[in-house]
Amino acid sequence: MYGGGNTFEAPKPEELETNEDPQLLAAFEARIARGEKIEPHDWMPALYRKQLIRMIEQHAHSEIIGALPEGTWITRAPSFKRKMALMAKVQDEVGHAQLLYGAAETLGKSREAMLHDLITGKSKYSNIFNYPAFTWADSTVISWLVDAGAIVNQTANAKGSYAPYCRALERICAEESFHLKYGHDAVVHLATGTPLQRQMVQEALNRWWPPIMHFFGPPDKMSVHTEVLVRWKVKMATNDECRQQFMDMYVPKIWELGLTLPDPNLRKNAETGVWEYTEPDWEEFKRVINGDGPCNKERLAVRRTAEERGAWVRKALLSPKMQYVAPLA
Ligand code: FAQ
Repeated sequence: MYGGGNTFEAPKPEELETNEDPQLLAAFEARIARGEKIEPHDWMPALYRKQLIRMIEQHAHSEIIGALPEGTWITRAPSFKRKMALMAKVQDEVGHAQLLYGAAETLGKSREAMLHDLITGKSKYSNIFNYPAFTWADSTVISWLVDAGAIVNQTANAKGSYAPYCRALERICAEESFHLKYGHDAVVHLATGTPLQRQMVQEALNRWWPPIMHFFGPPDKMSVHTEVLVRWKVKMATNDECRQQFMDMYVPKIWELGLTLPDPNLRKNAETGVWEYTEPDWEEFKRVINGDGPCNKERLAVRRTAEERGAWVRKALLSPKMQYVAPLA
């Protein structure tokens, strides 16, 4: 069973308060309240460290696994221009994982341990990358709307409290905004193309909408970690706030293209300004994040193979003999 044993289990209150020196905890919380950034060498509660490792590590895993559904379309992209752009995007996503693993390492967990926990199924990664990209249109919907969702979440959290994570997120968001433009252009191309192209992108939207709604995490009332993460300014917006912001920014753009979304109840309440929608199937979400989605086994198998095939490269690079190799001119 993937996902470890801590799914939807609230952090124990005693972990939060009683194990920590009250004076140090108060000073730490005062720093957070003043909007100061925490650096790796600063004192921090054990739970803050643990939560950050969990969240940044899952985020890093999501980036390398996230390269896979779109990656399968590089060789089948419909033009040379699209192939070049998609290849650069996928490469960027893997680079984001590098930045994030580096940020998580500052908290004391080694990269080897994180990758081990990914490939053994102990650690989670985003639900969304456990679905197949059947057609080229699926890859364009990922590039536009999954990147859009990632930007909503990550531009908020880039203003958070843990400095190394914020620095990584700032760089990541700059690149993600190029991905979003590329994805939007590719979706517009299909939506304004032949009837078959329109049909293809509509079908992809229908497939991806429920996992995109899941992407922002469970509703706030079901979320386990939001309270403490918001309190310590790791999460700068709740799951529901991010979901609402995403719908506010992108549902009108989807409708403008004459495309529809597979939810008859989706509407913005004119009085409250809040988007109303049918709750996506949260039981499916739990199954997918715990290893039982359409592609979980395939995704982890690819990562396991990459680890095995790359072992000799890591061994060679770490070999003492490497120090005698002259640098390339
Ligand atoms: N998928 O208490 P909460 C990208 C888990 S990057 C899987 O609400 P939290 C770029 C959660 O871990 C995408 N699991 O959790 C790209 C917890 O389980 P645990 C990733 C999920 O942490 C684009 C349990 O449910 N982004 O897309 C998900 O407060 C295109 C309870 O949930 C980030 O990682 C989910 N969607 O809020 C790449 C951003 N949601 O650990 C390629 C940073 C929840 O107790 C192509 N992370 N769970 O076993 C976050 O902002 C937060 O961690 C949330 C979840 C919002 C994801």
